[in-house]
Parts: sequence; C-alpha cells; structure tokens
Amino acid sequence: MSQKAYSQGSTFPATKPGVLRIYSMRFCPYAERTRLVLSHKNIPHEIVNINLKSKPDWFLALNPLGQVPVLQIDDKIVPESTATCDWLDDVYPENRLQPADPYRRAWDRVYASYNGSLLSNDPFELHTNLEGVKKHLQFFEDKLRARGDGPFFGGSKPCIFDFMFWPTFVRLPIIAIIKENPAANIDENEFPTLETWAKAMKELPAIKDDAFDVERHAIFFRGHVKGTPDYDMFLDE
Ligand SMILES: N[C@@H](CCC(=O)N[C@@H](CS)C(=O)NCC(=O)O)C(=O)O
Repeated sequence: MSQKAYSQGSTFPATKPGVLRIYSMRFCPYAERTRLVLSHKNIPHEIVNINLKSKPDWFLALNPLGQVPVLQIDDKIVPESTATCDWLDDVYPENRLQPADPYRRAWDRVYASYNGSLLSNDPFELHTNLEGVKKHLQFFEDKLRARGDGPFFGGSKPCIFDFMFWPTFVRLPIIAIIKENPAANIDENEFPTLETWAKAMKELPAIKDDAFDVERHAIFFRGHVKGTPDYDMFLDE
C-alpha cells in the first residue's frame, strides 16, 4: 500500500477482513505513539496516511474530529492516541506494556496527561518559554529517577508512556533548528536521567525503524507552520 497521503475526493482503500489498519500522518507525534506501540509489539498492520489539509470524507466519517491516529479492524474503530495504545496492549497482550501495579498505572496516566499539555502547546510559545519546557523536563527527570528501576519509565522494559513521551522529546530540538537559535536547545547534561532514557530508547528496534531524524522533522515542520505541509515529503514513489 502506498505511503502517499489520501486527500479529499480519493477513493476509500477497501479494508480486508481481520487486517488491522492505522490512519496516520507520517510526521504526526500522536500517530507516532501508536505506530511505535504497533511496531514494538510486532502487531501486523497496514498504514493509510491522510492529507490533514484536505481530508477525505470517508476519513471524517471514521473520526468526526478529523484527527489521526485512528485504528480500524473489521467493525471496530478507535481514535485518540492514548486510547489506541491502551487498546492495542489489551487486545495483543504479548509483550505487555501496561504495568500490573495499579498505582504505577495510574501515574503513567498522570504523566501522559502532563506530557499532553506540553505537546498541545504552540511550539513557538515553547521557544519563548524555554523555562517552561525545562520545568516540564525536570518533572519527568525527577519522576523517572524516583522510580529508580530504569532506564525506562516502565523499568527494565518500556511501558506505553515511554512511547507516548518519545515523540515529544525528539521534537524539542526542532525549535532551535527552525529559529536558528542554538540557545533554544536543551542542554542534555541538565537532565542526565532523561539522557540515559533516550539512549536506551534509541536501542529499541521500534525506535530505530520509525524515526525521522530531527532535521527531517524540522524540514516538514517549516512547511507545517507556513500552512503548506508536504505530507509526502521524502517519499520516492
Ligand atoms: N488528542 C489527539 C490529538 C491528535 C492530533 O492532534 N493529530 C493531528 C496531527 S499531528 C491531527 O490529526 N490534526 C488534524 C486536525 O486537527 O484537523 C490524540 O492524542 O490522538
């Protein structure tokens, strides 16, 4: 199946019985969470990318909010990155990502919610509010260190939150690149526990397979902020 984004007016690519599908956008940090969980758990799936500036009607019928990610299998449809990750982990229990301990599980949700507020901020506001970003990172630095069984938030193995936080974390240097302002870079040495975490994350096959490097994210992001995102950027076909 082509990776090119489907636009308004395109024909719905027929689903196949029993085949899990993710509606995605290649540069979306929310869809990346779900793609990482799919990849880490080795769940077979197909990807349908959506042009978010010109959404097909059939996509809006699946998710009236018009946002990716959305999962679909047979008559089941699940939108929202948090719901998709939880659902995948429940339906495909092998290589479990959610902790058995209810307290730890509750705190993973707190982290996800706190992280969501960073991700939903205007990135250029973050640029001028570097202290806010650092406060945010310090929160995770302290929490991860306090857990004490790292390198992952999940302990010796990743949990869902590891895959939820990663797309935020890797995009932080984009602002310094776009603004051509190295001062907007976060000093890794200030967050040594997160640094160790990032190193461990980069060793995971799911992360190795998925990621665009930060320069490519920045190239996409430039178009995105101008209102002319190229969803098919870097595709050969
Ligand atoms: N709360 C949603 C947010 C998803 C989201 O904002 N996705 C963006 C792409 S990065 C999107 O689909 N934007 C299209 C739109 O809002 O019209 C989630 O966690 O899945």
